[in-house]
Amino acid sequence: MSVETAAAVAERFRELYGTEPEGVWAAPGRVNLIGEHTDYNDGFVMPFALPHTAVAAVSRRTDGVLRLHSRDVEGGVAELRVDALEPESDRAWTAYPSGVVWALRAAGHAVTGADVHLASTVPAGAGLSSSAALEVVVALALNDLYELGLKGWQLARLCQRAENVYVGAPVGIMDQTASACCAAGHALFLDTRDLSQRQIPFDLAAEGMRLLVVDTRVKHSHSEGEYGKRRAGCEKGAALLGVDALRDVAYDDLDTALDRLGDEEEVRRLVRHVVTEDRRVERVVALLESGRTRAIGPLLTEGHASLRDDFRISCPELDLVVDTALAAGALGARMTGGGFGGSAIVLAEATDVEPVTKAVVEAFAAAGLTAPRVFEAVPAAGARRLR
Ligand code: GAF
Repeated sequence: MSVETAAAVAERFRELYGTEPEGVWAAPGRVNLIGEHTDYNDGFVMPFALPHTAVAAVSRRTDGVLRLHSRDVEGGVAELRVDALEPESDRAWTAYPSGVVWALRAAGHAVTGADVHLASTVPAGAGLSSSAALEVVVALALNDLYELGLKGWQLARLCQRAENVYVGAPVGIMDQTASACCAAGHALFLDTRDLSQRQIPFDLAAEGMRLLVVDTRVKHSHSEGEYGKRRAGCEKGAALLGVDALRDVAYDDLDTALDRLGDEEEVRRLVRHVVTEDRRVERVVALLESGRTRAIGPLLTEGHASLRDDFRISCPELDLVVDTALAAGALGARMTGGGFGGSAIVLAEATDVEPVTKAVVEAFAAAGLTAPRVFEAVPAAGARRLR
């Protein structure tokens, strides 16, 4: 996959708008190593940034006009007025960048317009946060140009608000924070309650291992509604247990909490996933920090079983990746992201990458599925200005 160069994006901006952009910025997609569906429960997550980025060339305007163009979507330049942006009025890709402008203005920042050209190498619909990358790159550009002085975590909060309120998707804070705050060579251990963070060195190559991303190329159509249902179920669990969020249920008290939920079978399963998943994140952090990286494999696989059996958001294609990779010798594997399609991650010895990849590709062919896209993921830099 080619990486967009700042020069090419700036050149296209000049062709479209007839002037030099004031700057060019990049924001990455992410994979989540562990900590799935914990972010809207105030829990722990551990994503890292991909080398795939959304790149934006941007200039300010003072006349209230917002012009948006993407290399990756058919159609010309969309022209909007910043004072006429209305939540949930836009169902196209433009909702992500214009939602950011809306969120900045709603928070009292005097953003008076912009010309934007975007180009992204983050695969869309693969569960790798292509939308968060679009949001964060525009937020960072406007933060710099309008000298707003917002920090990465503050931009992430604004982008989440854009997505929750303007786009209308009830997502948590993980993807935007990952794109804004990740660092090359590290995974981001993030407490989603207060956004405190720790960069955990994550250099698999130095230890003879690799992490593969397997994009199943499927996205099941019910995914969006199901996300909201899981979130509502978790909130119901927290209310029944009398806590602010499921993060407040201690792992050691899990059995008691589950007993208290009585015959609320579905809520019990959701609670069990969230509480055990938070625990897995903490265990993965402890293992990485004590140099026992290989030992995280079984925790990744346990996380998948929990998402499949308790949270019920896997699908046959994701299960096929995980089962096939493990049978072919992988150290661990799990779905990553929202679920119902998208991508899985596979941790493997460097020497097993070839047989594992071959096994997965052959299993997809044997099942009559579209060939998956498999690539190695090395933790890359978070959002930044390119020029
Ligand atoms: C999606 C959401 F956008 C995140 O906030 C998170 O909840 C994730 O699914 C599941 O961990 O990527």
